Amino acid sequence: MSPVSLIFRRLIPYSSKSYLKQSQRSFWNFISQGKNMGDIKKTIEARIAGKKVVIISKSYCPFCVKAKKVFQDEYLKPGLLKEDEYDVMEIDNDPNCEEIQQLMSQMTGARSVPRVFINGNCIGGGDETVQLHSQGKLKALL
Ligand SMILES: N[C@@H](CCC(=O)N[C@@H](CS)C(=O)NCC(=O)O)C(=O)O
Repeated sequence: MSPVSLIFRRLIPYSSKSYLKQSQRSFWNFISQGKNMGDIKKTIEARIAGKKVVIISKSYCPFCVKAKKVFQDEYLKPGLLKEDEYDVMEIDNDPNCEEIQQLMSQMTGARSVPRVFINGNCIGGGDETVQLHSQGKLKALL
């Protein structure tokens, strides 16, 4: 066998689809440290489905602060939204923070925080929350 065909024979397994799939999987496992994305997804989806308003937030994020302020001042305080209908998930210290943000990217098209959900639908982030409220369109979504 010629040296050139020997080199090609050696390379074939590495270019096969299954090899690529396997390396993608190990890369993903490496990135997610073997975490089960399916379980994380189920938990987050259940949490989003469980309350009228759910905010995926980071405690230090100014956009999260302004989104939470809208709900606190304009809906919770005047009683337009009940405390038990409102859920804020502060993910900055969550061990699954990165996975949750990846999930948000898949589910909503953006991985940034906040991600604000009303009745299971993402209305956007902090800017959109403020805008919808100032346009008088947020109340109708609740
Ligand atoms: N326009 C967005 C901006 C949100 C944003 O930039 N959030 C930052 C945190 S303050 C973020 O999530 N950055 C990306 C990241 O942390 O992965 C909004 O109003 O929600």
